[in-house]
Amino acid sequence: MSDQIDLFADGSGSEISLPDAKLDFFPGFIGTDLADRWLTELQQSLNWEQSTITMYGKPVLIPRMNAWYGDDDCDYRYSGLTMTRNDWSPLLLTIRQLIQDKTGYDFNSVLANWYRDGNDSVGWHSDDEPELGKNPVIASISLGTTRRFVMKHRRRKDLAPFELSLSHGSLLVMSGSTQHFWYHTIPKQRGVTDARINLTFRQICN
Ligand SMILES: O=C(O)CCC(=O)C(=O)O
Ligand SMILES: [Mn+2]
Repeated sequence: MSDQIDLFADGSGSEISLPDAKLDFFPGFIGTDLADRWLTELQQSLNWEQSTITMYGKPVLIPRMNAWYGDDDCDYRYSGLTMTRNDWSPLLLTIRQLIQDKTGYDFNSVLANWYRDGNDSVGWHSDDEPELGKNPVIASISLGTTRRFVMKHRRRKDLAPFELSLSHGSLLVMSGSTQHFWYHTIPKQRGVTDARINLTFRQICN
């Protein structure tokens, strides 16, 4: 099939220069046709849930759908949520292999986020849970509508926020000290009516 042909529509990437961070961005990691198919299949097949967090003593639904897949040797807490682990699906294993081949890193879990439209979001946070270890590598693939990804330095107020457009089929790899020094967010975006799925591959509990 055409998978082999359009897999790396444009395999080129670039390192983004940002103080105290290491970011590598591959805008055309996979071609549009394959990205379209993965978006549909993941929407239909993942075991989506809408987790709740406790705010001021009350349960509140997070503003997106999510699902966690991974090896079965540890639990994962994410921003105060203990997520239900699912066993890898064949498609997620295929995507993981591609990302491992591209980055040279191994990943034993993936957190999937489904932003149904511009009202869905993820607030400011760093991926710095203890089970991710020091200097975690987070490989993040985007499918669907383009959303703004904004980063701000935790301490240096002299640095302006940094912003990237995460487009259909792109791959962003955050590594080095990024999570220690920077927060990131997908803000709500008025006017966005289409969906986006993001998969963030992680290596936890080593
Ligand atoms: O959707 C994204 O690109 C980011 C998601 C994210 O930051 C996370 O799941 O930790
Ligand atoms: Mn994150």
